[in-house]
Amino acid sequence: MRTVGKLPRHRPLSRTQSSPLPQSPQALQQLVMQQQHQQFLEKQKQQQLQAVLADGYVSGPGVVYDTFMLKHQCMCGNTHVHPEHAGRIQSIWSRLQETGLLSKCERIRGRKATLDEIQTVHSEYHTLLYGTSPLNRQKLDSKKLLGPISQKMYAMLPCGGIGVDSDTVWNEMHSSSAVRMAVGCLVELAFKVAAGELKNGFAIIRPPGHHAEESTAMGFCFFNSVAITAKLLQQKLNVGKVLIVDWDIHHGNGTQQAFYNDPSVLYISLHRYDNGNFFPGSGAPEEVGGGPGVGYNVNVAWTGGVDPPIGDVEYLTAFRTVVMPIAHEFSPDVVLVSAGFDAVEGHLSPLGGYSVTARCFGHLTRQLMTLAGGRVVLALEGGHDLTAICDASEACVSALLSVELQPLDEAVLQQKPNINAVATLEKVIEIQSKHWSCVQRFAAGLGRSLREAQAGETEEAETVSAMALLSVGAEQAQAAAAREHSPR
Ligand code: Q9C
Ligand code: ZN
Repeated sequence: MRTVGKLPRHRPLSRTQSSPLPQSPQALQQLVMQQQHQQFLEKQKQQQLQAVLADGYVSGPGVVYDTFMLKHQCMCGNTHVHPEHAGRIQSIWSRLQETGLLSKCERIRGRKATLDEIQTVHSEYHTLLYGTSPLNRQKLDSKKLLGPISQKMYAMLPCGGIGVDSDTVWNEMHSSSAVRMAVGCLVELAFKVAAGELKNGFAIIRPPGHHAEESTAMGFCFFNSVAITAKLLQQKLNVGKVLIVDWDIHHGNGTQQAFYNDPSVLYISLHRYDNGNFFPGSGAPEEVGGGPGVGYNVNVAWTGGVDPPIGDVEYLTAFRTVVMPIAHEFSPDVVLVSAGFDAVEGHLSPLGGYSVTARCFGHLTRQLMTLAGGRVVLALEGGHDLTAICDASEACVSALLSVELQPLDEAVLQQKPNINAVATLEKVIEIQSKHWSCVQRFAAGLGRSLREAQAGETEEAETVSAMALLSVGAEQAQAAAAREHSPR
C-alpha cells in the first residue's frame, strides 16, 4: 500500500500536449472535470475584469464606523442637555445591522486622522488644541504648544461640564480621539471610493464637522471632516474637482469658508436661513465665492419660516432646478455629502422645523449617484431624533445599494412648492445664472409640481425631436429640389 503522502502530485490546471491521455475512465472523467473547473474560473475572472472595466469597481458600498467616537461625551452625561450624543451613531449602526443592509456593504476600518491631515483645513493651534489629550500632548514638541492649552479656552457649562459652548462640549480624556477618528474614518472611506475600490460610501461618524472653521469650534463641530477629506483627495490622490452637497438644515459655514476662493471645490448648501435668523446665520444666497472661486459657492437659503413648512416638494424642486443642473455642469470627479438629517420631520425649531421625509433623502442620494461615475460618499452631520436619523440613513444606504426605493407619495409629486420656497429659488437662480447658464431655463417653471415639470420636459423633448425631424425633412426637400433643377 502506498501512503497518501507518496501519491504523485497532479498538476491540476494544465497538461502538456505531449502527455498521454489517462487510461482509466475515472481518470479521464477527473480530467474533464478539472478542465471544466478551469474554464469556469477563467470565465469568472473575465466577468470580474469586465465589471472593473465597465464600472471601475468590483464591490458595493462601504460603511465606516468606530466605537472610539462614542467616548466624546460631556462629563455631565445628560443626553437631554446635549442632543449630539453617542446614541446617535450607535442607533444608526444597529439599524443598518437589523435591516440586513450592513451585510450587503463592505465594512471599512477607521483610524484617527493625523495632525498633519487635520492641518490641511485647520490652524496648527486649533489642531493641537482639539487633536491632543493631556497624555499625548507631552510627547509633542513643547515649542509647538502655545502655553497651557487646556485651561484658557474652555467655558464652564451650567450642566457642570466644560466646552466651547453648551452645544460643543469637551471631554479632556476622550474627545480628541473621537474627533480625530471621525475625520480619519471619512478619509479612509472616501479614498477607497475615489480609488475605485468601493462603489460609494456612508460614514457613520460623530461629532459632526461642517460648522468647524479654520480656528473655531462651534455647533457641535471641532474638525471639518468633509472639508479635510476634500483637500486630502486633491492633495494625495490627485482628484481634480470635488462637489460638496450639504443638506444638513444648518448652513455649513466652516465648509464654505474652507473653499470660498477655490474653483476646484463646488459647495452647494440647502439650509434654513430666514434672512440670517437661523443658526449659524451665514449662508446668504449672495455669498457666491470670492476671487477665482466666484460662482463655486451656491446657497439655497430657505427663507420664510415654517408656515407653510418646507418639505419633500421643496427639496426635490431645488434639486430639479438648481442642485442637479449645476452639479452636472460642474462635472465633479467625486461627490461628498454633508448628510445631516435635521431637516427630517421630527426635529423641532430651533434645531429643525422642516418636514422632509426620510424616504426623500434616499431619492436625493439616488440623484447624486448620477454624478462622478457614482463616486458618492455620505458623511453624517447633524440630526438628533433617533427614529428620523435611522430611517434616513436606511433610505440613503438603500439608495447606495441601488435597491428599489420606497416610492414618493403621489401627493408629493402633484403638490406645488410653497410660495416662500419659490421665492428662495427665484433668488438663487437670479444670482447664480451669472455663473451657471443652465439654471436660467428653470426660472419660469419654479411653481410647477414635479408631475407638471415632468410633463413639461417630455413636451420639450418631443418638440426638440419634432424640430429635428422637420429640419431633416426640410433638408431632404431641399436636396430633392436641387436634384430636380440640376442639369443632367
Ligand atoms: N443658541 C449641526 O446640526 N444651536 N449643528 C445653536 C443657539 C446650534 C447644529 C443654538 C445647533 C448646531 C451639525
Ligand atoms: Zn444641523
